Amino acid sequence: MRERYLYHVALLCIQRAVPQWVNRCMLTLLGTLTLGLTGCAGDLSILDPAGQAARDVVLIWWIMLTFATVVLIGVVALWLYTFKRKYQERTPQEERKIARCWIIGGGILLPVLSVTALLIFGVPTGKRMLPLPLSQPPEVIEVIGHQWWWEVRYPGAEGGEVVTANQLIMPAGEPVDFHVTSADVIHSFWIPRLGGKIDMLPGRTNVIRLEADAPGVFGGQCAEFCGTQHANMEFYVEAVEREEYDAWLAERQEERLAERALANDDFAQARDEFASTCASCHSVAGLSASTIGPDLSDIGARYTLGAGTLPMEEGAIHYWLENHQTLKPSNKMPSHNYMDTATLESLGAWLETLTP
Ligand code: HEC
Ligand SMILES: [Cu+2]
Repeated sequence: MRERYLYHVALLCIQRAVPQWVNRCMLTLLGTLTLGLTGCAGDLSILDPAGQAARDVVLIWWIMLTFATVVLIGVVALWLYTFKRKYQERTPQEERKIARCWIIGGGILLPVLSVTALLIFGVPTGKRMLPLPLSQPPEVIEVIGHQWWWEVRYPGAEGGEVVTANQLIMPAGEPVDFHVTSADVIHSFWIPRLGGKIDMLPGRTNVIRLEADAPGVFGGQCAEFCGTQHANMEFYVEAVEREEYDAWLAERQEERLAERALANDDFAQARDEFASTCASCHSVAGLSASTIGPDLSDIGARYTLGAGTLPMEEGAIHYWLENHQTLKPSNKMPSHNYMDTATLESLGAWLETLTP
């Protein structure tokens, strides 16, 4: 309490002592700096690359930032100079000559040179992310954007395709081709620490090649406004060693997951409830097949619910079932609040057991 009081007095003193415009400038500067610095770290930071494609992108970013800063300083210096400059008498011809210099230099030469330089850096960077032929075909992972979640398919898994949602496991230290498309509107697939983004267009498959240097955990985010819950359309990326990747896929073979889903007799009623109420939209291996909503066959092993809306922990699924329209308003799962708490609780408890 007292600290707060002192803090306010101190703030008032500063406000009185310093002219208001200085105060405003300082606050703006501080605010911008803080905002800017928060972008430098974290699992979504392009400034902290974890793969060659992302390193190329960030190099261009630094070059552009430096160049833009130089241009800004130049323009401001010229602008200040116009205040200082003494008035000079000039003939109209001289005036025209100076104007022409500026138009040709600043209006034609500078942009042409800048764009050429950008192309020289940009083309090889873009090329790295193209799916050009390799001596050994790379791993393929399919990602399908939905409002507002991610369907992830591993067509190359030994023993049959593996399907999950909102999380992506990839082998580290080798190129991976992401084949992306959309089930509804345009989304954009982006793992900032691994490289550039790519649009997910309905009816078309785009491919982007990314590689993680080493095992690690990265964030992914939809990068194209796709409706009200666009911001809550995140995914979680984990790069692991090849053997771990293969083991992860093997664990998710359909028969294995189905066995797990049907095993526990305590949840027979929850399973029936699921079959009649949820199966029209959700797949659970051995029970149902639908891609209207995320595949729930390994939901117990996810890190988040609702594409990053809620951290996964004990009781989280039940919490989601009761509150998802408040947590992620107007998401495409209808409210099931007409069902009684006990039923939703047992559905949540059963889904939590669905781990490989
Ligand atoms: C009309 C289709 C539909 C029905 C019916 C439906 N859901 Fe969903 N469900 C969805 C969609 C779409 C999402 C994705 C929402 C989002 O994140 O934007 C979702 C998300 C979920 C999630 C979070 C999944 C994840 O990966 O984060 C769970 C858990 C879930 N639903 C369980 C259920 C249960 C249990 C039922 C039955 C009581 C049910 N759903 C009924 C469409 C449906
Ligand atoms: Cu989006």
